[in-house]
Amino acid sequence: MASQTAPLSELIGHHRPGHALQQPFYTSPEIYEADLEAIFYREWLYAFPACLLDKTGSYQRLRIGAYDVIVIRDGQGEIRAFHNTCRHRGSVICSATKGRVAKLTCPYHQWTYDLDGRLIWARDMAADFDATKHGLKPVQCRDVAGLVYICLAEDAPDFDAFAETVRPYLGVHDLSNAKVAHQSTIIEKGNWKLVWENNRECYHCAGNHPDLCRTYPEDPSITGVNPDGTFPEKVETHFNRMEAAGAPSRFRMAQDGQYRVARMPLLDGAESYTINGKIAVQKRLGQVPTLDAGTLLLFHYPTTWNHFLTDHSITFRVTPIGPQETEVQTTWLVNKDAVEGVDYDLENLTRVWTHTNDEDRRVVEDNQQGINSPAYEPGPYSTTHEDGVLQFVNWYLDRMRSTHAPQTLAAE
Ligand code: 3BY
Ligand code: FES
Ligand code: FE
Repeated sequence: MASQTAPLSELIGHHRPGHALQQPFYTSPEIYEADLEAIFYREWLYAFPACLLDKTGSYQRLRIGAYDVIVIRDGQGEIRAFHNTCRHRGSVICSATKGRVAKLTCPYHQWTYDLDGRLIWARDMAADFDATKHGLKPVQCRDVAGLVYICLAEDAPDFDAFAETVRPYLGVHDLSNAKVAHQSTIIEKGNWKLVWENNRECYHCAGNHPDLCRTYPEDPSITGVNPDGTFPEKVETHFNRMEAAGAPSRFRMAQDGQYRVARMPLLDGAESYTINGKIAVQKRLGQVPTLDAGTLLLFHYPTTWNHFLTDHSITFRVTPIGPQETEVQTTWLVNKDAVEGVDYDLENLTRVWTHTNDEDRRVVEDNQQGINSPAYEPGPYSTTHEDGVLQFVNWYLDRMRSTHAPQTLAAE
């Protein structure tokens, strides 16, 4: 197929180390498709907190590129995922984005599936019709300490190393006893990689995030990935103090750079992301030993970054919608017994990240618009503040290289 952009392998070959990506990586429909194929259709993807499916038959629908997926809690309490396409003539089964059902009934001819995906009813089919061969197609699905991930690939990459690494860190946050206090879904008119690049640095924080900067440190060792493996004494002291108190905290990163976890201090002993720095929820979620434990930071490319705090937790999900459009869904989790208006004020709980998300949306959209100019030329990353961005871009390029070696593109 003729392509308006240079072949991906060529563009990767011309990437200038330490610099932003060339324009087509942020604009080209072909590279957007290649990103979906090489990354989103292959990797484990964060879906949402397991507590969102609080009852048997509760489901959420997810759309990732061309795929449409139902994630549902079955009769045994397990979370399962299925492709949202009927085994009769292919209609979607769930047309709503979320809901609760006793069975999965297709709206077209009412073929009916049990919550485990088995076809249990299909009217007037031939005598030799085999219902057991027409169950819903499963999607791989895992729950790690209350966070649901799915993988669209039949041959999914290993998930265990990630699960085993992060489970101890998440334990003290007790997400199995959480409920959703608030969820926001925004669309950012920017390529998904710009959303990530922006997230992976705090070089932009002082100039854009007045509320967040009351509690979140600009210090690059907090947001970044510390390529030399060292941390300022203050951060080391924090790790030691928190680990001694029973909260796993030390920085750990996957060998291939796909995920990182670390419990980082907030500014001047701040407790949570509020305007006055005090906890937002009196009935706390989890058993974090002290109020100044900071934030447990977790990212997992390509879909999620998270802040697990001493009183509540916030998860973020990144979903590409188009070459220049990305959905960011934010979920605020609190103790399931916390009562709004008694234990927390919703505006106080959500203000800082509602503002921060909107500020990030604006900088991502401005970034995209500037990149769209023919005059755009990739500039150098700050070696002090943008090692996290560099790390993300290198992870991305490695993934694309592994699926777009020059010989596989020769026929295009
Ligand atoms: O959400 C985050 O983890 C990053 C850190 C700095 C910028 N952004 C707030
Ligand atoms: Fe689903 Fe016919 S397409 S029952
Ligand atoms: Fe930001």
